[in-house]
Amino acid sequence: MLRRAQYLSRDTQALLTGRNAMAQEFTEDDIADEFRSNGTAMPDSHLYRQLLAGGFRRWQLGVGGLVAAPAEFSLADLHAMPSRTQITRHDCVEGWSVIGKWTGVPLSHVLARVQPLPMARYVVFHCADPMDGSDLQAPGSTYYESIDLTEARHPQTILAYALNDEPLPVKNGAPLRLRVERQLGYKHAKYLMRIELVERLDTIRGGNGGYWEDLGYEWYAGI
Ligand SMILES: Nc1nc2c(c(=O)[nH]1)N[C@H]1C(S)=C(S)[C@@H](COP(=O)(O)O)O[C@H]1N2
Ligand SMILES: [Mo]
Repeated sequence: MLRRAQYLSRDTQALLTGRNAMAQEFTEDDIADEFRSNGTAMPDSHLYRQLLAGGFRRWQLGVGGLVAAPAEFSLADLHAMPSRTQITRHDCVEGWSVIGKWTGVPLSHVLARVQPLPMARYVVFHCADPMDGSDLQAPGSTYYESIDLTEARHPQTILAYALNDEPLPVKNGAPLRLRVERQLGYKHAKYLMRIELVERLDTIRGGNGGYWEDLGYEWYAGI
């Protein structure tokens, strides 16, 4: 029983100080004039260009995998859900930072709609932009990322459709991108097309949980 109590306090502490901690939020005065773009600025994809030309009215976010109720969400569906706005600092591993104001749907609300099954442990984000440039990527492979369910349900983890009170620009991931504020820039998947709940990551793509992770970056990119 003592041993159990020990584990309980360790886990409780981790919960209070670590996994639930909030990323710092800033004020309107801190917002940068320009939120620079990094990585893909315009997906090299016929489908994406078509969706963009149609004002993303035909774009839908598919959410499936280990869920009881797979669903598709249009931009209008996402706008109709509860929203969160946060002014945060984006830190890229390349050594630059920029502060921006993001508005979107907390991922927790989307997950509540699709009802993850008990064995689901990770949320995988599939993007529109092909990354054929790297040797490790099969032709047609797109950018992808993943986080665990604790990170996915954190209040600052949102699917953002607006930047600085404007619709998300193409260079920053239109029409929808992930914001996962306690982690580095490469975790913040842009150009979201599909979300998949899985039990393990080693059977997905290169097996390391993300495009950059498959090239050697850390999966947990805590700031
Ligand atoms: N789909 C996709 N998401 C992506 C990237 C990318 O190339 N493609 N680059 C990542 C990196 S390294 C960073 S720093 C941020 C850059 O976001 P920004 O273009 O809004 O600055 O997006 C991340 N998400
Ligand atoms: Mo980055």
